[in-house]
Amino acid sequence: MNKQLAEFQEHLLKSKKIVALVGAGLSASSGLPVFRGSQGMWKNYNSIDLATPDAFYIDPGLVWQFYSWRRYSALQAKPNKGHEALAKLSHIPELKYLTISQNVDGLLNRKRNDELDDTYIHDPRKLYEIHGSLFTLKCTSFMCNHVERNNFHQPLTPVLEDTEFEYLNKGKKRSREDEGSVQEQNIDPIDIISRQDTFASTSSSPQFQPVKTIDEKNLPRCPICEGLMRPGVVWFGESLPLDLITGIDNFIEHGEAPDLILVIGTSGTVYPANSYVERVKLKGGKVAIFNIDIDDDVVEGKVDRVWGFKGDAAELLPLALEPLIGKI
Ligand code: BV8
Ligand code: ZN
Repeated sequence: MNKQLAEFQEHLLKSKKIVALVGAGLSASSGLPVFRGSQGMWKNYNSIDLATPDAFYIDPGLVWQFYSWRRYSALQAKPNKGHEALAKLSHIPELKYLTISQNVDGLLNRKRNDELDDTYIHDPRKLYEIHGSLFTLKCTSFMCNHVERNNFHQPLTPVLEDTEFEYLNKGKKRSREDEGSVQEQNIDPIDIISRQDTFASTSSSPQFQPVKTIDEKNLPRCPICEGLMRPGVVWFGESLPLDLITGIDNFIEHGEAPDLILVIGTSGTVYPANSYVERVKLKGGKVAIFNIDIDDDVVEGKVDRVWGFKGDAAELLPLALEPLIGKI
């Protein structure tokens, strides 16, 4: 076992209070694209540009098509062993624990399959989804504060039908020439989303499903006041839910200081989520980074009180946490 892992696991077993900061990389191996880098695109749009109030104000139909695709993708995706490792951590009775998730995909709130026991779903009291959820809808009317949680209807309205696929042919793609014959292969859209495949030739390169022009009246409407509903996520330029921010502040600042923060699959580019790592360090806590992209000096153990585990969080997290959560 490498020295870093041994040191980390020794500290893990002595820790009384642990916090995790989770980003899109935790869901990457469940087939959901991350926000930045090559996968941060949806059709010809940069995800970050669509996750803003202005984008919604200018073209709610475009933004709803983006979120309809994200909702569908997240519903098709399954939690991976990284999600399950955090769920297990959340059920350890004597451990003070909190997961701060930047993700809106809901993968920490459900089981991979029904045979698994409930320790495979995260304790909801210890999961703060600080950027909201794809499955929450909010009314935009000033006078109305109707909110729908756990709305898994898909598509949400008839006009959003078949906007779930980024590419034409509803997730069908022409497979590579195979024994001289090309069969239509009905594949799971996730395969396209994760873009693991390279297409045989440009002639078979996927065409984006054209973005529809949608009349606002056909978008999700509020059952109370008939106002336009919006995705219940926190967009750039919007404040985070105050109760969650306060809860995190209390967890980090009050009582004993956190011994450890797990920084999982996040580029650390978004504020205020990215500020929690430094705050735990300032309180004397140690940092363990799980990412496919980590600075060499961290991986080589040259940065004080910071461990780096380079690779897929879905694989590394269950291994690193095994002494505490057991084998999953
Ligand atoms: C706020 C919900 C107060 C929507 C998201 C200028 C003007 C205005 C604001 C700002 C400004 N400058 C800074 C700000 C503040 C702004 C901000 O931080 N902007 C950034 C772009 C600089 N923040 C805000 O606006 C926040 N609100 O501050 O309120 C305020 C109010 C007004 C004005 C100022 C301040 C609200 C931020 C919330 C935005 N909403 N999501 C949606 O999802 O559609 S954030 C979005 O980015 C996602 O939630 C995502 O999770 C999140 C963070 O990104 P990451 O999770 O880190 O994902 P990313 O793709 O970046 O990285 C993936 C990582 O995984 C990589 O490191 C990769 O190497 C790794 N990885 C990949 N595969 C794997 C892996 N790791 C392990 N295993 C693998 N297999
Ligand atoms: Zn309303």
